[in-house]
Amino acid sequence: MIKLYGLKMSNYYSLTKALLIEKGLEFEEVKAPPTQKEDNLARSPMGKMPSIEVDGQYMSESLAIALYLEKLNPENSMFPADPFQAGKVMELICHIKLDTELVARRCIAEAFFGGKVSDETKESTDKDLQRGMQAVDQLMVCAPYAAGDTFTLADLYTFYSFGFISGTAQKMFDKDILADYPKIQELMSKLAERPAMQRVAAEQ
Ligand SMILES: N[C@@H](CCC(=O)N[C@@H](CS)C(=O)NCC(=O)O)C(=O)O
Repeated sequence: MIKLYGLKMSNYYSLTKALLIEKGLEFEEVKAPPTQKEDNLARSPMGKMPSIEVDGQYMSESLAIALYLEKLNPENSMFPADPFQAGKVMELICHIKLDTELVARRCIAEAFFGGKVSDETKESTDKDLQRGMQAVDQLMVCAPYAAGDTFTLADLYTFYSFGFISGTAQKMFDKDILADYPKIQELMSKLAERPAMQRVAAEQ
């Protein structure tokens, strides 16, 4: 059985758990904080969460894990059959991850862990996040799902990234970042109703 390592507070852990549920795969959750200890580094070379264990082998990075799960169980596919549309799903995921989630993450210490970030970091985060939001909004189809008419992996990245991003923007900049992006906001409400997301939230 697949073992899922990490903590339930992590958006990437939650995303991977929701994906396992969406795909109907059995898994066991193992509580493992993100540390630089040897056992954790063996599972995840940067010491981050989540990671998985399959037959004594480890894998980190949510996107790599998603590819593995897709190949393992092509049922309930997280990608459209059309090759170009499948690439568009991945394009949207890349922009969500790199240009919005990772940007907001620069302020995570102050937003959620009582730390402090410099004024320069705050300024660059605010500016870069606005640019990233425009890029993501440009690619978001939202008809009705993130990348088109079927639920895909891009919906999972949308849901678990924008929960974190909007929380960060609220705390750091006193901004409702999704207010200017009603189609993303509407999609977030729709995704929150899915049984997988409901289960992840209930078990958090
Ligand atoms: N690119 C990684 C990101 C994972 C990530 O950033 N995990 C966070 C928790 S949400 C973490 O482990 N942070 C602790 C650290 O950076 O040391 C993925 O997609 O899995």
